[in-house]
Amino acid sequence: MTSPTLIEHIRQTEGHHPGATGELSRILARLSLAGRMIAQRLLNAGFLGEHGDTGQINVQGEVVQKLDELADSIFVRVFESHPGVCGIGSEERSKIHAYDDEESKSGRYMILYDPLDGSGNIDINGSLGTIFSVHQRDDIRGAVAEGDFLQPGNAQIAAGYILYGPATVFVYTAGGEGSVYGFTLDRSIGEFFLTHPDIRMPETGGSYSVNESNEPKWNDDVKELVASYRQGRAPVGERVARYTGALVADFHRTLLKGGIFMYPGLSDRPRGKLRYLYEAAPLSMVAERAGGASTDGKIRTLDLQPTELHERCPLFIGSRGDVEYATSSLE
Ligand code: P6P
Repeated sequence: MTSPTLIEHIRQTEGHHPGATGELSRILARLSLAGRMIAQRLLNAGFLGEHGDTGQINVQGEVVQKLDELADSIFVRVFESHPGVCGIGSEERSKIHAYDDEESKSGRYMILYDPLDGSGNIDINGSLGTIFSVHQRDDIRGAVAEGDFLQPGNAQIAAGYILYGPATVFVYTAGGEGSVYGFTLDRSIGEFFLTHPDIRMPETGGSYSVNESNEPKWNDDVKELVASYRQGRAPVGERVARYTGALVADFHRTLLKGGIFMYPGLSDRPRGKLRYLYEAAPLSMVAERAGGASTDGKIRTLDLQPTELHERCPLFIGSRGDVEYATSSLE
């Protein structure tokens, strides 16, 4: 018997999630549609002249790649006139996007996403990803506002990512009694099939993953922490060094093989580079549901309270033992 498709799986596990109304299932199905559309664009971008940048600088101060913009527009379209979704927040947009059609305006759900994470890897055919976070708002009267999006990660309804590598993989968790589920895209028929029915993060083996060229900008505690990994002194067993420059790829390896991914604060950027609402928080929900952990070096990532849409936070995420060791080294 073939494994269930993503849609079949979502329907089968609907009852496992608190407040499951079927709306979340429809949102997850839409997210997988966006993933398939982005995967297809990535496949053909080289032939269609869609590599390279747009010449624009986004709200993050980063050069916008053509595919960043294309991936973002796919998300906006996929959730247009979707009755349950009142608005979206994107890494590529300075403000939230509130849908103004009658059905959407009273929607309860909000989607936060990084449409194409690691876009520096586009032109070198490296791995890339999309990260998504699903929140609900309590008050559904009137148009959604930015303040509705500023929720701690522990309030997420669902979270996950799509990894565009040799294969396209869709990973999500919806909390409750559910686990972390992984699906692999069969491009020949455009279906995601369940390939990882219950992802658990290993405590042994795996990697430590950090951009060591930032060492001059770390404080002494971070320098010593990373040195303990590099020199095999970390009390967590052997970890090899791996770093792809794409958070989703580095996180997916950590999720499946164990270890730790670190993006510490820097002297010129004390809260680091990664964004809370659509990078750190969703991946931290996945990590914890798989038995792992995540902090900002002091506080559990999911307990952080954001005060702005593009807020950044340091990230130490991975196997529970590694994150506890890292966090205790930094307190
Ligand atoms: P650095 C990609 O730009 C990204 O946001 C993440 O995907 C990745 O983990 C990180 O930045 C890489 O940053 O400073 O190591 O190049």
